[in-house]
Amino acid sequence: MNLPVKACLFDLDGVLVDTAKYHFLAWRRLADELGFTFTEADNERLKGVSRMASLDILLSIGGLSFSSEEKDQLAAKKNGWYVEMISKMDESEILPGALDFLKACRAAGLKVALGSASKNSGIILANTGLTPYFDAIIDGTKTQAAKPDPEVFLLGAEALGAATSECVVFEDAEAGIEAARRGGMKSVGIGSPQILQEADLVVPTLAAMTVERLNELA
Ligand code: B16
Ligand code: MG
Repeated sequence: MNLPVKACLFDLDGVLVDTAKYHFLAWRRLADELGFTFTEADNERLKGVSRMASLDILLSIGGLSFSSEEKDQLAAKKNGWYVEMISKMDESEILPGALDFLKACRAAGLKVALGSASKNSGIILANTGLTPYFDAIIDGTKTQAAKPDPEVFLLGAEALGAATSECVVFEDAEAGIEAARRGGMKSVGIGSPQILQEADLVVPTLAAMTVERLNELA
């Protein structure tokens, strides 16, 4: 098949697995300790956002401010709880269609990379059995700038030896779609077309995605 792309770059949380629920439980526990309420609606603001930027948003909701040393301690505390939860994940937590689509991409000879803000992607991919499907893993341990900066995807393209115009990014967050656009890449939004308006194609989950549908990006 002569496809318009040669490489697929996948976001992790919200595309391959739903780790947002664990981030929420850990952030809520921190807010509880600090004495304010943190809701699921508040948690929407943290999706795709880096750990320290998430903490800043959380603290602004609580109307609190701390020194940078204290903030490091708070983020480490939250991460400890989060890691405890994701350490119990298994393959049943892979989102619908994600595994089949990863397999189909590989069978079609497409290169596959991860492009996630998370510094914990290694544990999540290992526990869900997804690690072997990736030719390259770029995550928050390898990047300086957060989405919508395209750095994470540019590093992915480079690791795969693909030109940016040959890459497609799969993302659930607006900032990730914007990062793909700034990086000169095509994008498939996973979620609602109202929210992911800038994506070249939007599907509700990867269960609706096939290698053939990549032709819609031409
Ligand atoms: P960590 P993604 C993002 O993952 C999450 O959506 C976001 O909520 C989280 O704060 C960020 O990773 C950092 O995660 O604390 O594990 O380093 O969507 O970019 O895969
Ligand atoms: Mg995401």
